Amino acid sequence: MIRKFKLYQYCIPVDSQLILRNRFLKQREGLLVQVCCDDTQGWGEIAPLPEFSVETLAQAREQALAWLEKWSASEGSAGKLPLEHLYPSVAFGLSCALAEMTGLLPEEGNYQVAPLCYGDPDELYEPLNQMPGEKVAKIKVGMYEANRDGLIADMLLEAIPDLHLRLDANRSWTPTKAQMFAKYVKPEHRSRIQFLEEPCKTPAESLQFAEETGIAIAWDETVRDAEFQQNPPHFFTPQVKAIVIKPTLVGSIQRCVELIKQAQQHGIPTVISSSIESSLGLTQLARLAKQYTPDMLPGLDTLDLMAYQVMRQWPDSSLPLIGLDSDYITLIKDSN
Ligand code: OSB
Ligand code: MG
Repeated sequence: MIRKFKLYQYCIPVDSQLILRNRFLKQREGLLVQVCCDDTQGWGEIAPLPEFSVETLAQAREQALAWLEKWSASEGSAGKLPLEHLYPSVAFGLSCALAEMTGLLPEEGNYQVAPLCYGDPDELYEPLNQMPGEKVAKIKVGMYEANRDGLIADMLLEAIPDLHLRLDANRSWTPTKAQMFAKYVKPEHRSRIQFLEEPCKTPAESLQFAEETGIAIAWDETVRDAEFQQNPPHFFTPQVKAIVIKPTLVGSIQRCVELIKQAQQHGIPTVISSSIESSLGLTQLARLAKQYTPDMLPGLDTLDLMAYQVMRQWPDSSLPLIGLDSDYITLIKDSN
């Protein structure tokens, strides 16, 4: 058995309005890895997200290279090198490449998305009107005034009677601000908020907000907290309608599946979500969503933030597609 790999780095321009925790992201950088075993091969993407990942791209690259060197030098059952001790982005990208190579990542994906709105809610009308089946949109809240967020959510729910909303506050509100938001959402509209991700600075405050307002919540940041990992059942209460998993921030496919199953045992569905990967990583997330969370619309509407698609085409996207010969992609290591 002959094991080989190639590691590339990409750097692609990003829509200038993308703000990540008070920082503008002007370009998205990441690694593309190909693993080969005799005549089978698979690809994965390793792309730590600035402001969110614990690891930097340089750390991820060094760790990925070391793992790949060791993997390609080993044989037989010794070739089953563990991924669990690696940085989340490295574990995720390598696990995707290995899963593709071994046929464990089926082709079919869930490419339906909940249109994501960062700013002007008027931009939502057209995509929503074109949406077949259930209308679901996602709005980032917590960046401006809480009353304004509440007004916008209420207005959309009023204007589109079959709309369900996902909202994401990224832990930005104090309990008082969260209440100001809720005050503007009419009680009869609240049940069409599918969930509000992380309204408050702490999970305890978010839970209390949900109890007081009847607005369902979902965990995103909390899933990656040590407290959650120590005592998951404590966080699976009736107000919690979903957990959000961003595999690039969580780890290997296997680790993600463990979390999905754990939540499922408490009757809570998982939303597979993007960490702003390129189309290579995003299409793999859509395939994971199809395989492991078939009844839940994933949160993958981030492709259009980027100027190009990388290697794999997202269905129906009109963004130009670049390949390995592009100036935006550099070969770092070829094990041959
Ligand atoms: O706040 O959930 C977030 C993407 C990158 C970093 C953080 C977040 C996101 C998303 C992805 O919102 C889209 C989604 O989850 O629907
Ligand atoms: Mg979120």
